[in-house]
Amino acid sequence: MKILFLGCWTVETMTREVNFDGLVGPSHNYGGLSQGNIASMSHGGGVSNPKSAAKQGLAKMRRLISLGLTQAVLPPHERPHIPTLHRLGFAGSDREIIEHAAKTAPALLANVTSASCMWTANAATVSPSADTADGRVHFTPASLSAMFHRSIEHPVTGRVLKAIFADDARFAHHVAVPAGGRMGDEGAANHGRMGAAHGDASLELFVYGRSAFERDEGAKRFDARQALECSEAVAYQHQLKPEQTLFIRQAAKAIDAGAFHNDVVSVANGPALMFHEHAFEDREGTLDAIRAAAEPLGFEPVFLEARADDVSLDDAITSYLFNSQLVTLLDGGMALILPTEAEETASTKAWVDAQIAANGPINEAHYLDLKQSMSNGGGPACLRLRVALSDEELDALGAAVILDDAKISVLEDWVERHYRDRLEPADISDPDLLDECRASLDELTQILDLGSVYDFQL
Ligand code: SUG
Repeated sequence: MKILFLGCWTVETMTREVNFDGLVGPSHNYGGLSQGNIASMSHGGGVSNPKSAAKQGLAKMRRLISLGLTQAVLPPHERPHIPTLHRLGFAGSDREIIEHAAKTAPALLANVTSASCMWTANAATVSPSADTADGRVHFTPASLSAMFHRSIEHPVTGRVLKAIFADDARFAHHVAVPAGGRMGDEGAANHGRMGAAHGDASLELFVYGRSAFERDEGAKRFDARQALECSEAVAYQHQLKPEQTLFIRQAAKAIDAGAFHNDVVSVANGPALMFHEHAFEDREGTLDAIRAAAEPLGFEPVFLEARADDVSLDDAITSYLFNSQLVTLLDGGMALILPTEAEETASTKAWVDAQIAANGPINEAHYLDLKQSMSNGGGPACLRLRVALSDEELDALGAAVILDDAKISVLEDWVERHYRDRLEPADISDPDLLDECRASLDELTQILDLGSVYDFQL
């Protein structure tokens, strides 16, 4: 809470964390597209349920609202993405292009049909105004260049963010960091923030897998997706203070075990950092650096660590314990929003129970069914982009994306009318899917008052 003195008026302003969840798109399917993401690799070729996937996501948003949190939504993208197929040489009507791609390049078609933009923790990196030199909220869409199906997201993501955060005086937008080779940026999934309160100047943690240019390979089984140089570029263009910025190397061991993003093995909120013993390459050095950087910012870090003896790396990765949302409630306590897989895994359930019994910062745990997204490697934290906003910044949003119960009901009805119950792998060759997707998005842009953001609308 901040007190502003304006003439004879005293105004109390508050900064809160707003979760922008990705709405699951109508083409949600299991393409087996993500090397290093064990859930995606093992569910490839399965039957998906787009309608229940979208409803599971909306139920999560409803639950967060019921906890008193401010909840917003980001829309899905147009899929299959015809502009990408054009750039790859396909020509003709949209239907002809899909039929042709299905026959001659089925793998490409699968890539341009993925609904992967639902995982908005990868949409962008966001630095709140309390941390930036010009006092604006800064956004850099993630290049996501490690996976082809995700590398086509950032132009539309950038457009959507500009439509929502439209006030140039308060919001600064950058284009994705140049990509190529190993210069990959995966956005907020490899970024966290620690501080006394959301509105206070905080420590920004950038967790990278490797340098884009070093010879040392680090992880052996799977490629690391996030390059140090990309993290540095984002911090630089967001005008962060060097003393409030830490670059931390992700453990190669964690990447090789399937932690393709750091948010699979750690999550930060306020002064708390919840992490697995094997999350960071240099555990002691990381904790010391956080302690040292926190001191001048006036907060004491609270480390909530799961030791490998209590929770194995494999259990952490299959249950997605650390891909929970750690949120601050209105009474100042914290809640964990976890997938039901973390309740069904004995070691992770016991660890969460112990945290609550210890009377530490975590007071409650909520387990939610997100199986449709989880089967592609996306847990509760993957599905949301956190943006800390002051009251004035919240009032300045340029679209109707903040949700309440009534608006969630509108979106549930929209899903009910537009989405299929099931998608088999062969269904992505059906040109009707594109028409269904476009019709649904056209209506959605009106519900959310977004204007024209999709290629087919421009
Ligand atoms: O990038 N899965 C996503 C999951 C992203 C999870 N996000 C965070 N950890 N923040 C990915 O690997 C699978 C798509 C498929 O196989 O159909 C996929 O893209």
